[in-house]
Amino acid sequence: MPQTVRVALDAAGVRVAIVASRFNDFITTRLIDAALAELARHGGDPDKVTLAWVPGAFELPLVAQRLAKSGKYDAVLCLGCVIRGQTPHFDHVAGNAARGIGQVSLETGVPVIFGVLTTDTVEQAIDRAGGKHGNKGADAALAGIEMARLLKAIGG
Ligand code: INI
Repeated sequence: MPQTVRVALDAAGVRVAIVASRFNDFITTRLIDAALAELARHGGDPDKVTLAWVPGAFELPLVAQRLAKSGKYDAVLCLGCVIRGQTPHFDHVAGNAARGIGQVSLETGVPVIFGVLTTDTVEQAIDRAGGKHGNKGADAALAGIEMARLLKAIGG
């Protein structure tokens, strides 16, 4: 039998920062609200969360890096929304966000969670920000809790 490491989704004491983009803030505010509610649902304290706003998804990685490097957080959630229909440079903005967030996580050893919606239409974004396909902000919070707990459990 494998020695399985599986952690409880307990947010109590998990230090969380959120970086959110102002671009498409009618969507990102919904992602933030759901992330905070999910943390609270799992025993976390939303009042202890640091929330930093950036202009757009392109800027998420730099601020996430600063927060992750500070040593003050067990998980950093990056929340944004890039909509292809409105963005001729969609691939650059979305690509930089995804690549940068992944790099920051590996470089700092802190879970930096990709909670960025990349959709073709506004409707698809709404569907994933509390609509019929759930809420990616809540998913990001869960991933952050799990990764923070898992890294603690594995140690090193
Ligand atoms: N930023 C987003 O987060 N979503 C978008 O859909 C978007 N569009 O459409 O362009 C967007 N652009 C801004 C970009 O993220 C940067 O803030 C800007 O280019 C300055 O670096």
